[in-house]
Amino acid sequence: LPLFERLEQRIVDGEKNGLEADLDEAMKEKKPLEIVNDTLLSGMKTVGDLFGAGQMQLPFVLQAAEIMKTAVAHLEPHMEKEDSGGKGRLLLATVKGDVHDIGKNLVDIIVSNNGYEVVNIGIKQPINTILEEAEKHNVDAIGMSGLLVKSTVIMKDNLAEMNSRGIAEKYPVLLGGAALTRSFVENDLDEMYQGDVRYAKDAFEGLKLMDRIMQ
Ligand code: B1M
Repeated sequence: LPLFERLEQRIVDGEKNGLEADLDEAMKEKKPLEIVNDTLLSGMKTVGDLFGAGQMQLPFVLQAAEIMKTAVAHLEPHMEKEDSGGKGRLLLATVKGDVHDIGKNLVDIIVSNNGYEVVNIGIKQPINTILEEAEKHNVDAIGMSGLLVKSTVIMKDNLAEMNSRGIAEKYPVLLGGAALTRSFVENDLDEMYQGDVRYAKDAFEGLKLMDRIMQ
């Protein structure tokens, strides 16, 4: 296969042998972020489609996710960086009950490479921990990620909890993940949350929203 098709196929097949050499080759032609967006994410999409159609078993999905992570880790040091870190501070978490973290970690990379400090507290985080960490690190905004349909319900519960603790005004919230829709966030959640809640379709929109929040 030609280089970029081969790279995409490596994600789908969970094939690590030769991955880094292919990535190095690819970086001679494209920027690291373009490789993530055009090639690697397209491989993950195929994995999701195959899994959804019952044509791929879970252990192979996990393997594909591992290759995706290895690839992103290999590309990350070559990405362009703005090195201030002083534009503001964002807390990032995957919500309670959800282990998906590839998207969240991409948001971390993009936002922290563009002048923000990111406090990434990982997966399956209950609202208590999210709020404790937000307080401890004095963050400017809270970002929650979740890919399961049930995570969208958890996000709504989290916002309700923030309302009831009277801290909604203090924390603008960014939400992202495949199960969310823009209208759910911008209509339903925006209506119930007493602070500012915004939807990010992808990591770049997350960055744009962070810029807007910090203006
Ligand atoms: Co899971 N999984 N999975 N999975 N998995 C999905 C989400 C699913 C849609 C697959 C399918 O059925 N087609 C489905 C959810 C169905 C639903 O809820 N309706 C599903 C399921 C069912 C499950 C399990 C329940 C399977 C099982 O156990 N039977 C289980 C759940 C475990 C749990 O969470 N409790 C499970 C497990 C796993 C693995 C562990 C094997 C693995 C995750 C590994 C990991 O993340 N470390 C995995 C994977 C890899 C997927 C798919 C195939 C790919 C997800 C991914 O990484 N995409 C996924 C299929 C899909 O999404 N269509 C699927 C690439 C990533 C970059 O995209 O995270 O969407 P994404 O992030 C995007 C944007 O959404 C956005 O930016 C990113 C792009 O720039 N974004 C943000 C995300 N978060 C953001 C936050 C922001 C801003 C933007 O600000 C805060």
